[in-house]
Amino acid sequence: MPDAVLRRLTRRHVDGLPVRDRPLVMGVVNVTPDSFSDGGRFLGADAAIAHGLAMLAEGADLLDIGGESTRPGATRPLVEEELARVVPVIAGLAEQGALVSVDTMRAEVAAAALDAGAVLVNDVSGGLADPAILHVVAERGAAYVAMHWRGHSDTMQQRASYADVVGEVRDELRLRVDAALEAGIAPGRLAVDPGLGFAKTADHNWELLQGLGALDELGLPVLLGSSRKSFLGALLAAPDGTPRPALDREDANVALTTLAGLLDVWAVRVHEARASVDALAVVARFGSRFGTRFGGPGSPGKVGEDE
Ligand code: PMM
Repeated sequence: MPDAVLRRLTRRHVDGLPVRDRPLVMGVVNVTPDSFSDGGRFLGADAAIAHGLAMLAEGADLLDIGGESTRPGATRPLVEEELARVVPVIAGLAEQGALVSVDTMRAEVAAAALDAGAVLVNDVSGGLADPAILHVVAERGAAYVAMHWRGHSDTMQQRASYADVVGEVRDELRLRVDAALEAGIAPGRLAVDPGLGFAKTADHNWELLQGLGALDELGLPVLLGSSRKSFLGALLAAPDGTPRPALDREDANVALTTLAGLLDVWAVRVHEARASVDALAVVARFGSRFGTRFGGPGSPGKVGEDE
């Protein structure tokens, strides 16, 4: 295996969030009628809260609540609609002690979510859709994930053109990180995400996974969201070319979670918590022998160091 594939990530913690002997598991709660993977299943606040609590019981570390589908071709909800979807769910989960992230590109939604108890803003646009979001996060001292993004869902697949996808994603993310720092977000509260499936073909996604170590040059923890995405559907297509349906891609995603664990990502964003939590427990136990994983000699980050 070439070195580039084995190159592991080193920055593993986000201040204010838990530190474990394995990457964190972020459970997805989409409160949308149209997400490609689970649209419409958890539209009511009570159902969404129950689903979130079930993922926590399975070992998820935090929950990512989203009210806007980013499926290719999706149209955007009104801001009022997005607020009405996510705020009651965030408030309900935070009240029960859950660590909550909000998946939004809008400053107004981020502010309301933080008011309702969210601790992390997961912005798939990395501050490009609504630059004011960076100031909201900075003022509140919240954590922030900047994902690689090139445009809204209606046009993003037309922007899937790269000469060097790994280098371009890294460099475009660096610009978003600079903007976040300039807005006043503390470096210790930042993470990045290559944005699998966002203005990327299946081949781009695989290249990014194979070259994930290049993101280490940004010096920030990496979040990875591969769960149920169409590149897995294409990989597992039937002999007649029919993609594997979204809900039947979990086993392949757990394999990716395992690889992500070996590469020392900070967190994985998944729709089903238990299998990924279990896979990462295996990775942590396997890695404990070698002493380079979390907490061992030579580890850049020891358990508890940032807390
Ligand atoms: N993918 C989706 C939504 N939000 N956030 C981050 N940080 N990374 C992702 O890869 C990501 C995301 C789309 O998937 P969904 O509609 O199933 O939630």
